[in-house]
Amino acid sequence: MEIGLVGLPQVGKTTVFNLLTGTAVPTGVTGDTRVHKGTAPVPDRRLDFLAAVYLPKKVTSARVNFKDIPGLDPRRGDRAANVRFLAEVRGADALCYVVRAFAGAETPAYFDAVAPYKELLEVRAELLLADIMLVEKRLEHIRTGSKISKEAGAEIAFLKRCLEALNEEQPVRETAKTAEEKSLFSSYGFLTDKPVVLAINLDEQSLRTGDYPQRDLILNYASGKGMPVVEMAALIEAEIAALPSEERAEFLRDLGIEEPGITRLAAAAQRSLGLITFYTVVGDEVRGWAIRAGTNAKKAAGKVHSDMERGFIRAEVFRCDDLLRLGTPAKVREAGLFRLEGRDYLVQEGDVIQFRFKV
Ligand SMILES: Nc1nc2c(ncn2[C@@H]2O[C@H](COP(=O)(O)OP(=O)(O)O)[C@@H](O)[C@H]2O)c(=O)[nH]1
Ligand SMILES: [Mg+2]
Repeated sequence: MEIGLVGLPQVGKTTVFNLLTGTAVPTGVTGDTRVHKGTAPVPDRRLDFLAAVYLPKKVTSARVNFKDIPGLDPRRGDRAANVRFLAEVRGADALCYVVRAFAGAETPAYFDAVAPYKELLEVRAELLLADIMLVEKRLEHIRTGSKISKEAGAEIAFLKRCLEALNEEQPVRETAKTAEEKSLFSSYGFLTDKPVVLAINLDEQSLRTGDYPQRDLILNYASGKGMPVVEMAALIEAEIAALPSEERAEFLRDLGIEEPGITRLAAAAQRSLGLITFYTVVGDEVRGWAIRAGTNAKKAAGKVHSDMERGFIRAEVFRCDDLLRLGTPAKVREAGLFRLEGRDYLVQEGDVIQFRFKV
């Protein structure tokens, strides 16, 4: 499961990527057309709390995979590069659109002025166009095929409906009604159908005032589409992250940042992938694990160790939030909130699990 950072060139994608993954890929105009991959810890209050209760030697966060895709540039002459970057977008399970709301003449804006809403529409248009071309190619492929079967007729009709939805910017997923259509639909891999988180990259001033050009336009658009929004100041957060840890809190406080944008972004990204976190306390390690919502206990055990899945006997489960409420594991047990669950139990967000298994 992977989330792709997508946006126009020079909007701060790589800056965000470095912050998330703790890497140092060069930023600015580098001419680098590689895709960079990395993982980010999912910051997590429950994990901090478990660490405070169990005092383990080691605390390990769940992690989310990210990739930094070079900027989509509709003005670029090099179509092949754009096609390659779009293929990377297609390979991602969810997208994080990054748009620029920071001023600064040292980095010329894509449009002449700072225009995050216009940028967002430009990126969407690029992805829509790619989806429309995908449908047209598929139609062409069927039409020029040697024989037209009955199924092909049904697919043509369905593709035409997809095309209509795309042209009207309607949610294309909703055109798939029957089981056959749904299965066709998922095989197409539409770019505009992926879950999206919107990161708006601010400068220090807009961070302080909470205002920036096109703010209402972009926030209204995002809320209309159900897109979670994270406003953050990537460069400032990167500068703060480079400071000695004692000084960080003070700088964040001074800027009025309660929770760093990067923390909110990692959490929103994890949700957009449909992932949840459960925890294990084993030996001297407390650890968070990201799994798909709807995963059963046996499969979840396999995430920790393949032996645990193979030799799965049962899961001993309690909710971290019950521990939070009651204070100690003994009290959770007294309250009858320790449960024994079988292999088919669907693991819930915030479960603390001990797997019993036999090898
Ligand atoms: N002033 C300011 N500059 C930024 C911010 N984020 C990124 N930049 C700068 O903008 C340039 C492009 O950033 P980069 O992360 O490489 O953008 P990308 O092309 O989208 O990957 C670099 O010079 C960054 O230092 C920000 O929040 N404020
Ligand atoms: Mg970059």
